[in-house]
Amino acid sequence: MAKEPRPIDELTIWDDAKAMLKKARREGVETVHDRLDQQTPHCKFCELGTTCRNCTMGPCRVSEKRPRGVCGADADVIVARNFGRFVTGGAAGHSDHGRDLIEVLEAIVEGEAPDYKITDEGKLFRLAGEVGIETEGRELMAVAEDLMECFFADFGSRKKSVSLLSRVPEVRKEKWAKLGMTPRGVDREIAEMMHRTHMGCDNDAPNTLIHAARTALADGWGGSMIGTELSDVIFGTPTPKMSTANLAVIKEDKVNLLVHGHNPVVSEMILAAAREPEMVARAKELGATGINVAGLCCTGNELLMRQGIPMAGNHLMTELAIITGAVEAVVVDYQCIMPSLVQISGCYHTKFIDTANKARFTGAIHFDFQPRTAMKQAREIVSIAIEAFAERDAGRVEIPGEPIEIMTGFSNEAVIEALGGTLDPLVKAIADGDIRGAVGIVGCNNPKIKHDSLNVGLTKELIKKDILVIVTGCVTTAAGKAGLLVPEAIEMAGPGLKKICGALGIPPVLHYGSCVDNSRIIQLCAALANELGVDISDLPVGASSPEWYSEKAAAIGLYAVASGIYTHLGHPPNILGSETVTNLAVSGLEDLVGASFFIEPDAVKTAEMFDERIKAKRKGLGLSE
Ligand code: SF4
Ligand code: MSK
Repeated sequence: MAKEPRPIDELTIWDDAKAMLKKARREGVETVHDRLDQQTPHCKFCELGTTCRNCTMGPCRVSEKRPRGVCGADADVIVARNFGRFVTGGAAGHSDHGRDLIEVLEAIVEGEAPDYKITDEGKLFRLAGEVGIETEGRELMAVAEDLMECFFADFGSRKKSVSLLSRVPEVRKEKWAKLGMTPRGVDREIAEMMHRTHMGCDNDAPNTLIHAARTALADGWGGSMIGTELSDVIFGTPTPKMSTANLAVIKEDKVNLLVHGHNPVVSEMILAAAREPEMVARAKELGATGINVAGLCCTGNELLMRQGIPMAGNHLMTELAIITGAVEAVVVDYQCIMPSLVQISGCYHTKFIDTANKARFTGAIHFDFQPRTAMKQAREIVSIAIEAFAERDAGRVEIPGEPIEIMTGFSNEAVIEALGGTLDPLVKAIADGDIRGAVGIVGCNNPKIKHDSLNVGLTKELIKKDILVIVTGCVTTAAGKAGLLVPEAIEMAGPGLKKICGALGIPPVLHYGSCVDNSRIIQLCAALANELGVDISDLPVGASSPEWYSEKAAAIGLYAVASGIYTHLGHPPNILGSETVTNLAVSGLEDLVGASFFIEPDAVKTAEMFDERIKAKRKGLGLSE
């Protein structure tokens, strides 16, 4: 017998989402929540991480009754191998994204990307200086070429460490070196994890986990950081600006084009094309008042940070955005794009357009997007969206609510500029206890958790305790919709944050960008630690991914912990089948790297745990609690 669908009020905290879930049920459109119900209960072995498919002597499922796989691997080995590969999938995703930015820089240097340019020349020179490239008296393109070569080499096997480790405090680097955790090359660590987890290789769980941490560090301080930094160089370093969020940013009288995925290389061109007068004129000919480019997930974050485009929604809003019936096109690059979007687009007039050969969707309109032909292709894509406006069924359009104001664009450069050019005022605010500490809340939605309940709940609890919150990824839209990303949100904060953020005219929750931009947060932590002459693990800081789902979120969590940052997860990864692995994650890592994970599904308890940690770290620095 088919299960009753769960009540809509249990699925999400948002009115715009509830309205669209009702519409979906009315119109017979299946969503992620329906499919979760179909998939529940999940396989217990898979949930515990105790199933192995690494060779054809198996697959094996180990338990108390049958404690070893055919080859003899026990639960510890199997869980560690599975988690190692899981993290590696995430590191590969971020880092391949980073590589794509290096390839665009290469095309610019070679004159093969006429529609792209180096927008932030100052940042390019600063970066080059940081990785030891001579900049004095040299031409921009010569330095860019050297930087491109240096970053490509960070992916290979000929370096002892990735170049942006220049930012990491010496004491932390020494710790990594002692543990064999220093990330050498991004692709090398990823390949080595696949090797180690082949049958008959690394059969010592802690040893596998050390390499998982090294792979995650190669992502955080390598692939992701390169992705962030080169996106700034090419498209401009973000500065504070206002925008809006929620489904009401979709406009009934406009051609609505949603950009989704992670990489700004395609979407920046789409936005530029959509702003061309000929495109707008054609949209008007068809009866629209203009073209509205809005964001989903992290491609949305990238364009929000730099160009101020509105955010239609986060991960669990992507299906619902199409269900408004007012979206002419969804243009995707890669990562976190549910394949269901193709089917849902097919229920409306929406054109689903994919743009990357490495992320194709059966049933989509495909563009093999290339730097050389970027603007021409972007115009073709925008034209498809415009022409689709004529096919819209006005009777099926429903756009709920009103957009909410948000402030965005807090790169480290922008923050330091707002502070008068140095980190000193931030250090003083921390020392005085006005800002007691900081927590980065990052990551996704997961239909197993009431949509955005923990993302918003934890953010509110922390700012009450004068703990500054930095958000990236899908937490951004959650915080924005809850009214936390505007200066007026200081009314929800404790007295210290209210004083400092009030004086600066900034929100107590700062939007720091997309998933790869978590590298901005670890860079800030490293800069603070260097300023104070301590290790990152000595700082009163933490990280959290309350509603995470993806391999990438696991990689982010592990590079945060390995960098010395106490990290919360709202639910555990699939590791509970091994006591050794679980204990290492939630306590053993503390002895090795000075930080660990903690798992807690309750927002209030999580905030209390961060509070305790921050008190202890403040005490350690000789500061008042
Ligand atoms: Fe089974 Fe070992 Fe093969 Fe895994 S590697 S499937 S545990 S025999
Ligand atoms: S998009 S990884 S759902 S944050 Fe970066 Fe959102 Fe998580 Fe994807």
